[in-house]
Amino acid sequence: MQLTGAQMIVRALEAEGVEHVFGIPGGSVISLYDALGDASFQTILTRHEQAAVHAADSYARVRGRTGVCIATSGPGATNIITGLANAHMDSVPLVAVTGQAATSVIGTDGFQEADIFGCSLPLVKHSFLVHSLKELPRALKGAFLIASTGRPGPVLVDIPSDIQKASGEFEYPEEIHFPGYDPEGNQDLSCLEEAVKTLFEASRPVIIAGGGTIISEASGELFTLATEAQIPVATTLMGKGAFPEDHPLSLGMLGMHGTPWANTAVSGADVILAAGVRFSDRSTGDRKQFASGARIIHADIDKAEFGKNVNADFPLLGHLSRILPEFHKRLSGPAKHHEQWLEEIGKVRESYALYETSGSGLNPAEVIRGVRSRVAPEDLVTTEVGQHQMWAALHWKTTVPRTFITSGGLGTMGYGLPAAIGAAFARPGRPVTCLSGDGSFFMNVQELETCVRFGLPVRVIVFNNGSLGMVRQWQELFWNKRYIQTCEEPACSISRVARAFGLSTWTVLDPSQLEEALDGAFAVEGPSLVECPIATEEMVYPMVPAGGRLDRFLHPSKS
Ligand SMILES: Cc1ncc(C[n+]2csc(CCOP(=O)(O)OP(=O)(O)O)c2C)c(N)n1
Repeated sequence: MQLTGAQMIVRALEAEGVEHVFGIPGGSVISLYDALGDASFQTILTRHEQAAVHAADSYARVRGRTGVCIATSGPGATNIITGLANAHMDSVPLVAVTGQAATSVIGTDGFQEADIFGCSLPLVKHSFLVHSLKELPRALKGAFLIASTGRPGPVLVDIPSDIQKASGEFEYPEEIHFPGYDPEGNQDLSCLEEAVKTLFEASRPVIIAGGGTIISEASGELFTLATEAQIPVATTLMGKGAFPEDHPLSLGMLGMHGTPWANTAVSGADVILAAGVRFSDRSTGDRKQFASGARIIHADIDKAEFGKNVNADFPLLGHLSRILPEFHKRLSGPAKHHEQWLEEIGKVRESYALYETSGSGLNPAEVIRGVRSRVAPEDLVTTEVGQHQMWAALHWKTTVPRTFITSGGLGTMGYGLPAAIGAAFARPGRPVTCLSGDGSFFMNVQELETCVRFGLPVRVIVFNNGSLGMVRQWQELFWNKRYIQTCEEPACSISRVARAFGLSTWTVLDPSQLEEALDGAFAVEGPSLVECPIATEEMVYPMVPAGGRLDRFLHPSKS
């Protein structure tokens, strides 16, 4: 069948079962956009390419399948770089299709020519620059394969405009192999028996569940193992939702802003089963002192993670959905109950009331609980980055995997609103909450227009503390209270800006108005915004100073 390159791209996306793509057209993808006019899937115009890539990323996290975005060459392509890095850090399957200057122009500093292939290389799982029409189907098939298998990640396919216009015979490969890429054969369980014995003989075991548990769809297996073997579970930020946070065995999040009981338990454990975690500095604090008394069983799909940050005594390579049942299967007879250990952790819980507020004005934790009570457990929440993100991590009880969507590794302000758009397309008809700060709000504010244009039920809750709060917090604690460039109140009203875009808005002038405002915002069909003034001085606690020991956290009510 004779097709143009542009038509081939559309056919390939259809063959991959794509239902939504996010992007912005331009000169070097104009033929692709022409072909998209006849596609069986929906193309969503965002107002900035960064939003397109974040929306596709969030869509992928929610749906558990590859998200797709499109950008034109030059500035369109460079605008997606942050999104590629964001998806890479959080292992999100994503295919980014970019237009490129025509092959005859490449290397001449042609109009809108930028070497996105070169720029992207350190920030993606893989990149293709398509040199000929013949290579195109294979590159696209390869992109979807590489993005979604093994440890998922973003793949860029850069396609010169003349290749999109050229015609040729189209045959989409059923299968594709790349020498040296064998994600399914990527398994080594040679330490399994020893690891199982070590875990089940432990007196003070802890499971740390990371994002890999969710990606591997292993939350059910994790639940069975933890509950039957009575092992408490801490999660990383990316692991939120891997284990229900309302379960008595849940310790919540560990790390820099982890709960006192998660950090104390991990620090005092004798055995840790780390499932799909990469031991980021935000989770471990001082790596040398991290869980120094524990032997570590590290289960992961990526062998590069073993020993990268924390020594793995028992590395288990493979899909967690296959590894975790191997533990559970070997739990013969009644589990060793860890009453004493659980009691010890329980005492830590009792001795701390999780810090919420300084008491001046609206309590951020209360705002979060107010929103939480208005949505179902399986409804989606996205966050921006800053104090409000950590308040959400601590106080938004997550019980269902793939519902807490946040920028973990890169910490990208401007992620949350586009992510809410991606989430709304991933789950049509369901409300999506976007928890934002006043600083982050302005990073991709133009996407309020996208929300309005599509009538998306996105509820933006802005924690307006008139500051870049998280940076201000560091300045308060570690930089002698020199608040340089962090306490610049927005010069315009956030609610009025949102109203100008067409959102229904509420401003909570007094804590007593919170409930009414949330009721109103959740009752409207399209997008809405609630502006919640928060005292600039509010802090996020607990806090382990960067590089500190996990069990040495700052917490005002420490007894
Ligand atoms: C794109 C980007 N730029 C800068 C930062 C550094 N940074 C981290 S948190 C933060 C402040 C966030 O302010 P806001 O959105 O108001 O949230 P708050 O901390 O006040 O809750 C900044 C500037 C970042 N994470 N991302």
